[in-house]
Amino acid sequence: MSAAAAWGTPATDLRDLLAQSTYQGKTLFGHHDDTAYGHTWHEEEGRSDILEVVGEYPAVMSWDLGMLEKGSEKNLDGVGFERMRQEVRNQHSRGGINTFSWHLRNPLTDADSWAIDTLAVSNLVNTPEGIEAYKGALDRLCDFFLSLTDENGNRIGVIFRPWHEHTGHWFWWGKPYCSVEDYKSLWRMMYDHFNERGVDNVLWAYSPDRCNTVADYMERYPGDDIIDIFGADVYHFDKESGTGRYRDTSLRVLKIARALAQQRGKLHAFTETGLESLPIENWYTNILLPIIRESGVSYVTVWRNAWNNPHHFYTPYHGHKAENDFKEFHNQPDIIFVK
Ligand code: BMA
Repeated sequence: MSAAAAWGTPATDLRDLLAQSTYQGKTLFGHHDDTAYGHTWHEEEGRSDILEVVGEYPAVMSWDLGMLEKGSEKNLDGVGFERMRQEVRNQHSRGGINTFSWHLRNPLTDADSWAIDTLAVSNLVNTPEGIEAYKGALDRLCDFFLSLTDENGNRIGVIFRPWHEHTGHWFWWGKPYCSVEDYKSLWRMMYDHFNERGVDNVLWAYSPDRCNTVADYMERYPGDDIIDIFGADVYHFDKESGTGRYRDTSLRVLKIARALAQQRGKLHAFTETGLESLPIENWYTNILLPIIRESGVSYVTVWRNAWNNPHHFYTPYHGHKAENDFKEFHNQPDIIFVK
């Protein structure tokens, strides 16, 4: 259920917690797959590259549900869903937050998220076979969200940001490949299905990538009754030469998100970002921190530290040259880790 109109659910409790910390000028820091694996390790209980650098876990843990729609035991990056469920519970018991993305395979064609197909969305939301396949996938998502409970069996409130980066061209639900109406149907069908199944622990985040104007940002907005969090996914590319562009593009979209959140009584967040391999040693304090402060986001999430690709990481690990800068970032009073 959308948190916007309701109260007294795990989702609204999470919304209130985020709203309170935003009001206090704080930003929660998050990392994708933080405890599942890190730069040189995989599935070691309790480990986290962040913990090893700053002595505590991030406040937000990000996970991906891709492959859950297939009934697979592991997601597309090899993280087991049973393990994920346990990690969500661990993070919740630390007082932290969990957020989910969904790099799904097309429930009708089985093509992966990056397989461009101009009929994919239309077939999924408009044909009987597509609708049946989509609802099957949604049932698996609902089962998973409903199964996220604490030790006492109470459901844990989490953030879900499906159909992300849809203003880009790299996923089959991207703007060039489907109509506004069909994209919105993806959301509406999902939201209705979750409500029918009684899922009351999901806060919904909308996370386009770069957008220049409010009109760009809102073109495919599913509706105020669904969305709780105005997000944005923007990455830093091209090392030093990309710094100015990263600042400008991220601040442009985050300020749009902030204005909308303020007008509509919702939250805003930097839902996905990062600089791969951290070639800029003071990236966290010198580049990300000013963006966070200028945009006042409730949380920021950086992408994963892959164990099987030495260049694919977004936070320093113990021994990396950006370690001290990250410690300084961690020491800022307005940047919140899990403690
Ligand atoms: C991308 C990369 C891929 C990964 C995908 C889904 O940004 O990290 O390696 O499979 O996200 O998590």
